[in-house]
Amino acid sequence: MTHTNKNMFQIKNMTILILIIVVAASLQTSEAEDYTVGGDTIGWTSFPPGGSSFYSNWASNFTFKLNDNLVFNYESGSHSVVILNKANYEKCNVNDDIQTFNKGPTKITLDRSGDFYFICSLSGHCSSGQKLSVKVTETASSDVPLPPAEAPSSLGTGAGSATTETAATFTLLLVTIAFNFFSQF
Ligand SMILES: [Cu+2]
Repeated sequence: MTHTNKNMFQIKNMTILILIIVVAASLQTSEAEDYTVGGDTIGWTSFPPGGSSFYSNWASNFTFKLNDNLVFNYESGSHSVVILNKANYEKCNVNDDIQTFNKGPTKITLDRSGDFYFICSLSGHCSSGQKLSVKVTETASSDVPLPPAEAPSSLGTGAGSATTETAATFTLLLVTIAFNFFSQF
């Protein structure tokens, strides 16, 4: 084999390697997403900047899918997460809650399609803007065939879920196998 042919062979191998990495990376995007409510800096808090429009503005940046997770970051005792219906959400009425969580952070799996309503039950917090509603589309993240436009936004994602870690480990494994395979040439 001439020197030139050997170089061509290496380029071909490199192309296959890159292809494997791309496929492995696309496997990660098909996992359920974790969304940190309000982003990493603000989190779940009373008196968010912009008042009651803050959390709806935040939510409008994302398309929430079945089995995605909302992560409410707050200190236990400082806030709570109350799931309630639309009417009570609009009135900030916590007396008819569906479910209440008091220990931060609270992770909620969006396990059905449709609207979810969340507020904080501490006095005055909901009326000062600590309320969030999200609409969940019926399609689970894993059913979507390779969504290229859905790059994770620094606004909301980032809390590493177990599923993301599994995918990352799997990617690392694939890349390691690929490197070991091609280093034989
Ligand atoms: Cu609160």
